Amino acid sequence: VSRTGTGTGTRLATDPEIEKLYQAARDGHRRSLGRLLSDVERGGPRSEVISELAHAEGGRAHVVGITGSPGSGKSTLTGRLVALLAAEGRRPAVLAVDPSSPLSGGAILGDRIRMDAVVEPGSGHRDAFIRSMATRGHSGGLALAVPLATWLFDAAGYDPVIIETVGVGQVEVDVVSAADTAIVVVPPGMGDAVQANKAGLLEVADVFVVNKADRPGANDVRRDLELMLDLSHLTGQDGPSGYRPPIVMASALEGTGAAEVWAAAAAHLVHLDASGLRAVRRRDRVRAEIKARMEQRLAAMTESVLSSPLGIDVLAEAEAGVVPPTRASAVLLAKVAEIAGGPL
Ligand SMILES: Nc1nc2c(ncn2[C@@H]2O[C@H](COP(=O)(O)OP(=O)(O)OP(=O)(O)O)[C@@H](O)[C@H]2O)c(=O)[nH]1
Ligand SMILES: [Mg+2]
Repeated sequence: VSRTGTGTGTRLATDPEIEKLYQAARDGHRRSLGRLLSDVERGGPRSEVISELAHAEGGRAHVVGITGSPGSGKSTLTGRLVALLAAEGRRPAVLAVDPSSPLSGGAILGDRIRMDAVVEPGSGHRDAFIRSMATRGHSGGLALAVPLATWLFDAAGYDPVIIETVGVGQVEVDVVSAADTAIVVVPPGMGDAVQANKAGLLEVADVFVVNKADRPGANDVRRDLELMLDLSHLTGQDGPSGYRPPIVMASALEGTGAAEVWAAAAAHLVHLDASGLRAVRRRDRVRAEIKARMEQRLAAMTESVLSSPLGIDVLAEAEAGVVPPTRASAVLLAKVAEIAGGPL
């Protein structure tokens, strides 16, 4: 029976094997959760079943994005936060998104090593779950896999769900800005605050962390950030809610500042709840996820129509100058619309 009135009431996919894995994951079976996360990473029909299951139960966790330039100390800080949260009896999950750039090919292993250095398996932190996710070259994969993995962690009882991404590229910035709380890590160094500004990270930050405060120049970064925040305040860019992102000094390496970082994130969540903005963030997040899925599907259908017999004929006509590209695309789009309701 449809409860929705929009034709969305019918479940798209079922799979008894995945449902069994899902129940086990909810009961705390880590390997089952790991296998489901692999399905999420791969995408496809199995991930649709997972979406059906996890979406029904998720939506409670505090979703925290951590971003910043490569090597700024995101993973080290995340490891500290996880240790701290687990010691408080919470169940944090971490999704470390590996940028697919060949330059950072070793990042997954590096992340694991750095986080494990502070979160030792079997040392009372069994309730934490750390997972790296590769994007395999297409950024579209990330836009689909990260939201679904977040639902899954959430449904499996993890809270908070922390997503670490290098803040380069629009998709990554989108992923972080879709979180409830976006933490932007800025290390000292020539123009790092300016770099963060250029990448559009300044606007999405709810909490700034000047990490590597043990290094010279940390106070300069702090001052630069304060100045930029003053400026955005003057120009009215800080929004109607009157929230000003705090700047927290930390040395993740030495283990200082992590408690202050988490206190700032928790205070931000209180602000979101009090102002009603948490619901807005959640709505934006769901919208972004649906849009990403629609766009991905449309792009795939466009490719398949272009290489279908009709597509090949229409392309040939356009190439020969018989039909202009405007009309050719209209004809092919009509075909896309025709098959949009059916299987690809
Ligand atoms: N001096 C100092 N070094 C730090 C600090 N935090 C992290 N590092 C070092 O900086 C390097 C990068 O740390 P990561 O935590 O891997 O940084 P990241 O931002 O996760 O790096 P990517 O994921 O590769 O972008 C490592 O050698 C860390 O030991 C800090 O507070 N002070
Ligand atoms: Mg990292």
